[in-house]
Amino acid sequence: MSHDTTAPALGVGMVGYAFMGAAHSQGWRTAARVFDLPLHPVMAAVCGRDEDKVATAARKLGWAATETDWRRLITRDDVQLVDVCTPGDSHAEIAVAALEAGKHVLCEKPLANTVAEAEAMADAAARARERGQLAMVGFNYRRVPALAYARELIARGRLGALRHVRVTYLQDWLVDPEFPLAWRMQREKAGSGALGDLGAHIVDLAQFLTGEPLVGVSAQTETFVKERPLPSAAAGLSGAAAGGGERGPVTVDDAALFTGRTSSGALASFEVSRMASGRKNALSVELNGEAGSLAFDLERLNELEFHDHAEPAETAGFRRILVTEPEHPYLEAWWPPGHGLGYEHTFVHQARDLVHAIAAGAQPAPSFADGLQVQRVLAAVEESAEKNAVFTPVAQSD
Ligand code: SOE
Repeated sequence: MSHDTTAPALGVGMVGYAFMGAAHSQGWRTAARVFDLPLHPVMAAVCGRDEDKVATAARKLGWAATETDWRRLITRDDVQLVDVCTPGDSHAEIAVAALEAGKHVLCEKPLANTVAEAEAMADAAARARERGQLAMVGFNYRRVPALAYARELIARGRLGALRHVRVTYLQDWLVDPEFPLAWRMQREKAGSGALGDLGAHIVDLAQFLTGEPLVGVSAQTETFVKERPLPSAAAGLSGAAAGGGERGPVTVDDAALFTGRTSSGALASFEVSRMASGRKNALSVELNGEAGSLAFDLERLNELEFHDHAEPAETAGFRRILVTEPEHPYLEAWWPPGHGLGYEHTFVHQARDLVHAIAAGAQPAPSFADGLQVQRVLAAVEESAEKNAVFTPVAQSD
């Protein structure tokens, strides 16, 4: 495995160092040790408000320096790329300022908490593009080799005209009603609940895999647990000890269910929940086309199921492709066939792809415009759920 430190440096400055910050750090630390990169990512500085905590994070995650104010981070001369890993309420402010300060930007998903913020970010990215700076959203699941390969098969026409897109993303970390009211359950911090957190991923994936935008959605959302204990300290995904017995309102959805259509007319269905007991990080996708079908399950992420409908009926059926061959996306640089990859590798691939795009001066995908499109779908889902056009089955009277 290569580690070409003679390539020109690309200084990275990251804001936030919790779950996503740790995952992105893994990407920045590893990308140049696995892939031959035209630029060498240097983990210049990490930023967080608490001086001691950010210093501990920097040591643990491998950052050379720390800042406690993101405004200072984005003006550092040794930072050319700002990686935004904060909760959604600060994405727009930091990303736009970083672009205006002349930096490239990687921003965690969902791009923003509102369509208006996402529009401002996409506008700032378009202006920055003219100055040669690039912006990308961190929809990391596009970089699961099996899903990148699925995209290739679909683009090559192996599924033919698409009829169905079926995607679910289920977790269960909110089943316990005593789980504290972390930032992910507060609208002003997170924008929405399972919808923005998990739904953003699967809307992006559906659009990425099919290559088509979603047009028209119809939705229902639910908040099953309306109040939760207030956390005693800022709670991460794993929560923090609740203090004092006080409770506060949950202001986002716990689950969302929606249907839609792709621009070519395929029917699409989506379900997201953080209340699906027993499901930890279960993202599953099935696409059915007139020439074949594909199925994927993130809990078995090295596999892709493929059905070729042209095969004789007596032997046709879903068969498992182990996506670990050097011919598969990203796999040429990793382990021998059969030695699978995991969740963290998607962040390595994300760093790799962004570095290549920056070196080539090419727009990386997904762009802020792609992130905005996802945000518009999420807003349409919320609007549909609010208007609640639900019809009750009525018994016919004799
Ligand atoms: C929490 O639900 C979460 O960490 C998401 O925020 C991530 O985007 C997803 O990859 C895993 O689950």
